[in-house]
Amino acid sequence: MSVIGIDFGNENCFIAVARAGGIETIANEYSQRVTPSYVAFGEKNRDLGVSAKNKQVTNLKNTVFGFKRLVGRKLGDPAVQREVTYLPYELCELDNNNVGVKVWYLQEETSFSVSQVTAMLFTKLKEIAEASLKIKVNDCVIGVPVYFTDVERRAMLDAAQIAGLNVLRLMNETTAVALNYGFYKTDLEDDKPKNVVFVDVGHSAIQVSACAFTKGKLKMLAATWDTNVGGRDFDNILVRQFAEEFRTKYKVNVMSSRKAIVRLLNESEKLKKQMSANPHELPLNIECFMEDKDVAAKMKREAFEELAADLLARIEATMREVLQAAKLKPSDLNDVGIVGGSTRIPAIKRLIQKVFGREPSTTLNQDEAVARGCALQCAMLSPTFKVREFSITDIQPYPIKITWDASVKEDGEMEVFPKFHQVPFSKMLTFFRTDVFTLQAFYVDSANIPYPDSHIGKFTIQRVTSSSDGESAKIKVKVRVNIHGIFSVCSASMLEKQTMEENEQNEMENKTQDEQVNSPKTDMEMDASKGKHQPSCNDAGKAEAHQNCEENTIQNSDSSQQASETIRDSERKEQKKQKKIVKSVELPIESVVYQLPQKELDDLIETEAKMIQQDKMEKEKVDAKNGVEEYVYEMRGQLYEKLEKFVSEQDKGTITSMLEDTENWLYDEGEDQPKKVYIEKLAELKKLCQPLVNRYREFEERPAAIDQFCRTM
Ligand code: ATP
Ligand code: K
Ligand code: MG
Repeated sequence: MSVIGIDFGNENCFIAVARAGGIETIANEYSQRVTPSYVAFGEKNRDLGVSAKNKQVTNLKNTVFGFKRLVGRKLGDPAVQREVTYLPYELCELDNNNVGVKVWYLQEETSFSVSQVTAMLFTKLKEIAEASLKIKVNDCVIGVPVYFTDVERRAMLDAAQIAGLNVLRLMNETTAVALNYGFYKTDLEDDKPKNVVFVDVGHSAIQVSACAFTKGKLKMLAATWDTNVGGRDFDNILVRQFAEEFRTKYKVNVMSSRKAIVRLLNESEKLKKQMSANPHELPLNIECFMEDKDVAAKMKREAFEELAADLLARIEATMREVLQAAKLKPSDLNDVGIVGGSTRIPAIKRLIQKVFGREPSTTLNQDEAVARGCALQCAMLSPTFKVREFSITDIQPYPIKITWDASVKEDGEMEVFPKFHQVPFSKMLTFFRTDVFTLQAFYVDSANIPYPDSHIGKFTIQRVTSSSDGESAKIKVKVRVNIHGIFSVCSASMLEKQTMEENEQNEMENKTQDEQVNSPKTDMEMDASKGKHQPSCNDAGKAEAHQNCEENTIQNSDSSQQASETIRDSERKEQKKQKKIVKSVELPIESVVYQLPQKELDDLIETEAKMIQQDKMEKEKVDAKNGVEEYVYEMRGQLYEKLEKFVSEQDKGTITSMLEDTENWLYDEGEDQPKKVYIEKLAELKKLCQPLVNRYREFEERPAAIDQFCRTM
């Protein structure tokens, strides 16, 4: 069983694996550690990763990229509408109003959900890992931006499931980086925390986080982000500048052609990277750009920084915010780590120095840190690995509230998880109800959510009944942000007072002891996230706190619990025959959340499996066809070289014309045939040529054979 960590970037993916010797990153079939987040559709198959990106310019409308920003979202979402300007492929609206992509695939117009497209990329990453490790891969930890909301996280789990991946944790990228940083530190102390800020500027967003490290522990303090500043925005500044220049200089309208934009974007990105290393004026040249014109321009780092002043200001603001949010001064910091391709931009490094008062350290591998942290976490969570204890305390990015209906007196709401509350975490709430009731969960401040709908889910607590004396029943509801950072109302129980005969009662008590919720608990318990994750409310890393909410007032939980304990104790002592005990009954919860039902997921799993099969068949067919072609070339070459002495003129003629016929056939009728046909063709050729090859081989081996024969005499 092997465990992997996946960094799914908006542009670049990395995969890391935990091995006995430590964490390693895995290279793909092109021997590159980076796999572009590109999925392309063709007439006969899909291209995933490197090949999809390589062919983008020739398959513009069917090459899907930049979809990390679309995960879980609706087409009408302003954030999605903003993306449209970047994307040369077509977006569409699916039945559930979610955004999908519309492409030409297997000679049909087809639409796919973003979860499906993400799953296709995951399929590729899984295959890369399996090819490299030569073992099946299922368990993984996948990085997600800390600012991902519930819908986005749930969509990621859907995508992983479609691709056959078992996600032990969706891990905040910020936290993965911190783990990868802190786990290997040998100078951490028990009581004196080391404060470190991490800055990750990637392709489309910036995330900044502050973390406190003590011996064997990390505690995320705060995170800030700007989802609209990343490497691609720097590229776009160059595109706009050059497009304007070309308009006057060459009279071409770049913005009128998607293809021209993509080509200019690619060249601009290259230039941007060169400018990071070189402060002098650098050229940009594109041959045959538009209307057969070659275009050229120049740019210097200094001028680029001026053009990017607004972006840099936003980056500076996001970095300053983290100090405020974590209540740290620059002098409190022990280090600043940098991650993400765009932190190579010298101006960003200067800003880090300016804001945090120190040079960024070079401890981290800035491209691989997220994947490595995820792989490390995966090993920690997997029962098959033994990893040194390291406790991780993460944070909740947005405050969450629940609201409830007017079944008792009035509507109410309550903030259950404030911003930066530690996660994973559970809280117990107490309600008094006579009937079924519904809780709704929302992000509190919808303005700070990067998409408009702040709804998380609707949870109906069922089978609530009033107690025998007609009073409200006491309902305990557990709300939780789990290890993936996903909110749920994960369990509910009704406390029933029951009257029964003494002997019955003894039995009963033994049975229900474990289930009883009202065993007194201390305020909070926290244990390190350890052990295999189960996607329920009982998962690892649980932390409990008790908070009562009773007719909109929050009461101290301890008093009410002690009260019920006391009742039980006194009853036990006083009553001989008839006893009242408190029994806890689990209540079913109907959850309406933004995740696909299993039935639909099963269909999508099947669809993905068919596409994988289709790709596999297509690949085998192409390989078989190439086999025929290669054999033709090989034989033709040898026929006039080393094999010449071993063939009669007549056979030579036959073979030559057979080879020529086959070659012509390959370009004509044999262009696209089932794999079987190529295999038969190759066998036919071999039958004709093999006697000749054998004669040659015999001759070649004869001297050695004779030699050997003589020696054994
Ligand atoms: P995200 O984190 O936003 O989801 P990602 O993880 O895919 O995206 P990275 O791989 O961290 O992004 O970074 C990619 C970005 O880094 C690209 O925009 C790329 O142009 C930029 N980049 C890479 N090298 C350099 C460099 N030398 N100078 C400037 N920018 C660079
Ligand atoms: K990445
Ligand atoms: Mg990234």
